[in-house]
Amino acid sequence: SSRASAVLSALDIPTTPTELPGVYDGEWKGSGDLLQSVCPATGEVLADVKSASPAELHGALERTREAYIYFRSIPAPRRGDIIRQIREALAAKRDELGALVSLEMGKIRTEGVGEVQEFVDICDYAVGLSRTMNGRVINSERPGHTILEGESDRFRFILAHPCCPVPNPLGVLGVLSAFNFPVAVYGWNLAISMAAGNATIWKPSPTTPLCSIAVTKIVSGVLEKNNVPGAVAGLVTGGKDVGEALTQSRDVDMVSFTGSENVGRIVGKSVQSRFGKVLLELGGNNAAIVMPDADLSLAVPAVFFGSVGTAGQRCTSTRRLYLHRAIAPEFLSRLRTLYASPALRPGDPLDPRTLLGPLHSRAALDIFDNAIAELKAADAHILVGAGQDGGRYEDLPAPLDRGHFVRPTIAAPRSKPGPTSALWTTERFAPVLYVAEFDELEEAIEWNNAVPQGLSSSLWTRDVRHVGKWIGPAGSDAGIVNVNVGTSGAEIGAAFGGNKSTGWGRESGGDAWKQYVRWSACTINFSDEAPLAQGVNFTP
Ligand code: UN1
Repeated sequence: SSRASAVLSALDIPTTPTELPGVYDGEWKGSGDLLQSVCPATGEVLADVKSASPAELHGALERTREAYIYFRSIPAPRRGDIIRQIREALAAKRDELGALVSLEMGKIRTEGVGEVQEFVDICDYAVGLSRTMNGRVINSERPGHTILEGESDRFRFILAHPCCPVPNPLGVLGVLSAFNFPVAVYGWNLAISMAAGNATIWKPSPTTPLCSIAVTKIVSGVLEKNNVPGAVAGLVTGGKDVGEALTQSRDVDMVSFTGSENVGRIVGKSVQSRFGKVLLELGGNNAAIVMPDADLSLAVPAVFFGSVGTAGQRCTSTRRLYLHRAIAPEFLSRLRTLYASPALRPGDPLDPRTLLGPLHSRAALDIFDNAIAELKAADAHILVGAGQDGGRYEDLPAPLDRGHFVRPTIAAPRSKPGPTSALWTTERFAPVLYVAEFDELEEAIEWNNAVPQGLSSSLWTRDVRHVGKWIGPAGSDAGIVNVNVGTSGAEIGAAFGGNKSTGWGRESGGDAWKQYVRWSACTINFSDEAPLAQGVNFTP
């Protein structure tokens, strides 16, 4: 359609022929199975992408290793300068790339652009890191000794090596990303990995190949201009087989995986069994807790965005809502008003007025349908959304009638939140919000923690005593613990990630970069003696 070709041609993605090479390792290629890119709002086939054959994957891994050998010796601030140029190139295409995210993933315009902004932001952060990543100098118990922890280049520095002290790179990073953030999550990984001096090979979700091609074109343009091997940021599109091969390859020193708990368990075991490094970002089953003293004019819109934004398809989406009994009726009536607002009609995600985009795929529809069926089987009270119509809109105009739109739903299950209730403990990647009422904060925190997942959580209160409990040892056990801030929409500055079955990984800001480098403890003896530690005497 002209709608799609306008978006694609703005990013130099040819619309004919429709079979696009989906592998980049310095050169574009692809002779594996075809991946189909489908617009989730209209069902239109956008392109067929030629994925990586086993031989091409093998070749790409070789190129990536070579690129690493080259890139690791470039001083980190110089790498930072290249990241800065990538930042500029992305910012110049912010709207165009944002539109492609909307077209191919299905998230609305402002969120598509926001994802590109997130990549831009993490590039800024990584440019700073490229000049600040450092280790520690530790006091030795032995005279004339010093211990350097961090990067053994400092060791060389002290021995008058001409190179600046920089963190030691880890090697090759494999990034396996999910459909819901087809640009930003790769950005988090790539920017930090480049600052660290690694080469990165990306296997995106098989359903968002065009976003990965567009990003790789922008990034590789910058690399080539700087005479840096393109395989510093390689791309291998493909399905399960490509993902498995990357995960199992000893040429991949670290695997950063975003996706489901089930696949994450397999990826984690597989990487661990060869003693590779693994970073997992898995399920989120995030709760918001609203206390009676909360400012509802802040809390209600935040829960609305958290549960309906991105059509409920963020890892950080608000899935559970625990309301204090005193404010529950008012909160729900205000939330229902927002759910019922005319602006929440399904629309083309490319249209800036649209607030409700489609689910991403048929598989995502099945997840929604199963969640609704399960709620109905458990005789839950459906407050808003899926009724007789099963949560589908029956009167959508063409071409949206072929899109995966569903009614955002609020349900109050009969079962009490707790570790044994599957309704409460399973993540469902769909716009379904589960509600329950509580009497005491302790009970709500117990419910918050009574799930396997531990990604994000949010408490709404004006009482500093509640805040203290919430962020303390008996508080939320999630990796993201917010106060008067929703569960989703984190900035890049803090480390992003979750505990428990979310996988314990940390990406983006904070200390996350420390996972992307190789740590060594170097003890250096400046003295003319060679004493043993702990006073051990080994003189014959
Ligand atoms: C994800 O859902 O996979 O905090 C990532 C957020 C975004 C990233 C979410 N910055 O919602």
